[in-house]
Amino acid sequence: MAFVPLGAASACGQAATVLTLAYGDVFLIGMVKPMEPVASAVLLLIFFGECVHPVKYAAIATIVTGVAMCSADHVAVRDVCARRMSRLRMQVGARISITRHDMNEHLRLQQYLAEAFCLDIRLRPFPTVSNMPSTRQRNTVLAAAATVSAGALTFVAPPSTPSAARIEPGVAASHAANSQPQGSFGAATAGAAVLAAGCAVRTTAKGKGQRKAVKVAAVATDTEVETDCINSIRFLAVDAVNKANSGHPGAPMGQAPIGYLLFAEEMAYNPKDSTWCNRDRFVLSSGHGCMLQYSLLHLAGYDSVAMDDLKQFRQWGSKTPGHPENFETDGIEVTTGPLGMGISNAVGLAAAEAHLAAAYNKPDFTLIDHYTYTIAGDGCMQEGISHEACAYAGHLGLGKLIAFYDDNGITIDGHTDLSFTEDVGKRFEAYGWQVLVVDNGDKDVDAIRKAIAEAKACTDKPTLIKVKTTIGFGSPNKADSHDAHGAPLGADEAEATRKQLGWNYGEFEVPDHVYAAFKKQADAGAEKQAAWDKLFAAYKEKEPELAAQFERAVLNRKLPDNWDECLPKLTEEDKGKATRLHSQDCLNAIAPVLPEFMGGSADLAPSNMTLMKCTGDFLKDSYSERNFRFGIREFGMGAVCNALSLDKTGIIPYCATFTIFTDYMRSAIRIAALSQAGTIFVTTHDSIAVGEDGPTHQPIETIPSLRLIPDLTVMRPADGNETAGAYKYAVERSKNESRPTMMAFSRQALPNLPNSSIENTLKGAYEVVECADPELIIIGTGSEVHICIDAAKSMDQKVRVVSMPSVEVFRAQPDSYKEGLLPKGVPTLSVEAACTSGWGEFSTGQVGINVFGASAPGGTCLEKFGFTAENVKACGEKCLKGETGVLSDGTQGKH
Ligand SMILES: Cc1ncc(C[n+]2csc(CCOP(=O)(O)OP(=O)(O)O)c2C)c(N)n1
Ligand SMILES: [Mg+2]
Repeated sequence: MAFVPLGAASACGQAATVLTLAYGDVFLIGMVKPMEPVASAVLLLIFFGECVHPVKYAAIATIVTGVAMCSADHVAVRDVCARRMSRLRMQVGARISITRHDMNEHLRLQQYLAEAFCLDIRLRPFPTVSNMPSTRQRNTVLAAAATVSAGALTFVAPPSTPSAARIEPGVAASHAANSQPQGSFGAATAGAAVLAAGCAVRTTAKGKGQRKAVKVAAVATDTEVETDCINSIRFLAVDAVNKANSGHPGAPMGQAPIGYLLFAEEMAYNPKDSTWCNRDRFVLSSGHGCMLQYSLLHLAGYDSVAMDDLKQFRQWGSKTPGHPENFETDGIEVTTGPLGMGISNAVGLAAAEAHLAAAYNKPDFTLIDHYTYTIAGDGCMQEGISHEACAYAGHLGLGKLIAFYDDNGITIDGHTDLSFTEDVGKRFEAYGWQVLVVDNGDKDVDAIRKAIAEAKACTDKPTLIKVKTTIGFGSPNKADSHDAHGAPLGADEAEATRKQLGWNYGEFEVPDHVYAAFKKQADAGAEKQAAWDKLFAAYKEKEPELAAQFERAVLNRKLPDNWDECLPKLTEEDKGKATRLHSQDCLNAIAPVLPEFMGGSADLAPSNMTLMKCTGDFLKDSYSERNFRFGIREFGMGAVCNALSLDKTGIIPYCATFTIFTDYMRSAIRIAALSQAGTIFVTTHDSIAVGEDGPTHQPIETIPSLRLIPDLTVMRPADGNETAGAYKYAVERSKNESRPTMMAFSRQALPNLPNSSIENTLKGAYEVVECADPELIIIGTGSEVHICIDAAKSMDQKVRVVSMPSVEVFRAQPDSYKEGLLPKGVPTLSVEAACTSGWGEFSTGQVGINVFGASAPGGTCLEKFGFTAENVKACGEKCLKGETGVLSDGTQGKH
């Protein structure tokens, strides 16, 4: 160990001591005497850089940034520093731990530093890595560096043992926060901005993909306006949550710089037309922090969020509900709140962009070319759905997807150390993403700006920008703690936060220049849309056919006239087959007619029969194709498909799996219904007739439980015509109403029924065996209808057999029709190879299965559990005798 702080007094010495105690064998620094804060920053940042060996550049760059940042507020000091540095020729001999030995890099860095700050820094690389500090240690040092570089001379005294020598990042960060008003780190000087842009973003070598020239958005706003914009966002969140006495202020306070950059500098959007097809998309995946989004929409000029709406946050009937709802608030793309769902939706939005661009763009006519941005927090990163969807996005190489990870280290329970210590960056690198790191997302706006430019420059990979932020940034007593997560700051703390951030405006007060800054961007968006309109007019001339298709499918979101004529129609004489095969016929009939029809299966295409033969696979190099290969990622698949619909570009998405595994994507199905996404959920193997795979694969409660979801239509067709009817219903409901349909198809062959038709299917239930004055009615669904017909035939009484492919559709029929089909007072037996729950609405007696199935051939399972004409007949006779309730529940099959 060699530690010689030459001439450095207070801060430098303290900082070096901390490092020495924390890590033992540190390094030798030769340091000039004056300017302790600057020196300390340099010293600490060198160490930080040393720890993060793959990013040597960034380390040195950070030094420069550190100096620049320290100097920014103190012009006089900076000048003195510069003069003295140039005179004294600071000598720094740092032990750089690197694995890859590249002297050229070092020489370049030396030169860079020498030129930038008149420094002469000699870096002597050592070939071995020893005692590489852990991530936590590095974070600690980084936080300490932030503290010192912010000029906070009060250093937390470290304990004397290395293991305990931990400065809570939050403590250090809040020192940093306390010590300096927001803004001092911004684009204070052109030099600092350039340096920060060039340096404060760290990219890992592996994350580099195909690149185009990096352009940093022009720094049009001056630092004060920028700071005021960011603080406006923060305080609108603070004030709205305080007023509602409910909500989540912490996330918006930390994410405000990201939000500002997106809505005031980066995104193309038009508040007057939120459905413009080439708008940039934004998804707040950490939906609990929705005051960020509402503040941004308000500042950007969306009529949907006036100041009064912000004051009505979370109140009955307001446009600012507790989590973002696309169907409630214009400008919100997708509904978020269930963590991990939003970032997965963002993958779907980016996939939609990739497809439409590939399908419609022509040389000189770039109709579709936009980015999808999302902000996701620790919770989103932990949820399994984000793993599924983000792995898929990496596989697809969706280069226009830019995700910010709000890395604040806090969730509801407390610090993420409690449960979440994986390296998220490495995870995303492994997925095939570019990963960038912004070390100080609270203040270093330029670094975020630069990261966005880097993200855009990488065209063949999605980018994750891991932004270290402080939850509740600016709050003296709640920042960096779970206290800021989900409770109002309260009046006193809001006041204290105002003081700390130097915010002299009152509650819900936004200075005019802030509105002006956002308006500039919104106006630019409107101009872009106007330019787009002109482009499309020219495109119509040049590409009339494609333009007509684009106009119909994408802009007007209308189905072609008589599109449904493509659907197959069958007679009773046609050979029966499994409804999953009829489904395949329908899909392949629709696919050539509707270019907006796209989707796929979670690795069950050969079982679900969901491949479209007229198109290829939607893959990295073939975005114009339409067969999605989702992999075994049901939940991610559901969220991606919901977003394909919510993109509002007319796409009709479908996704497929076994009926039983809808459980894995249930939350996506529910959100489809809630958020009005027109996803078509195709499922096959819909009952115990699955057979040999056994009870793990045999849905029992699945279909009845999906019927409980409001606004979801469940269809269980019984034959070819009913399958075609189900598709007609599902496609029209998706395209015209943007609502979801779930379909359940059989694995086993079924006969075509008398009287089945598309028209009858669209009534939800109809007489499949007619009977004018029935003594008994038997209702069947799907694969059980033909069993009911056989049972009825074997009975002496007058029996009407009703096929009910959709409970929901039948419920929506006029009362006269419903009463005519199922007259009150007539004994009615329902038969479905599923739980009997719910059937009391339509039947007096029920045949079903309220136990788990069994591993055996499908026919055997049906027979043992009571789905035979004989058992149905026997139960019908009980019904006729006045017996009610569950007459056959499958227990007879249990051995
Ligand atoms: C799927 C899901 N599970 C649980 C929750 C409840 N919840 C809301 S916010 C939150 C913690 C989120 O932590 P983070 O994303 O880090 O947000 P921050 O605390 O940083 O604001 C939890 C568990 C949820 N909204 N969604
Ligand atoms: Mg968090």
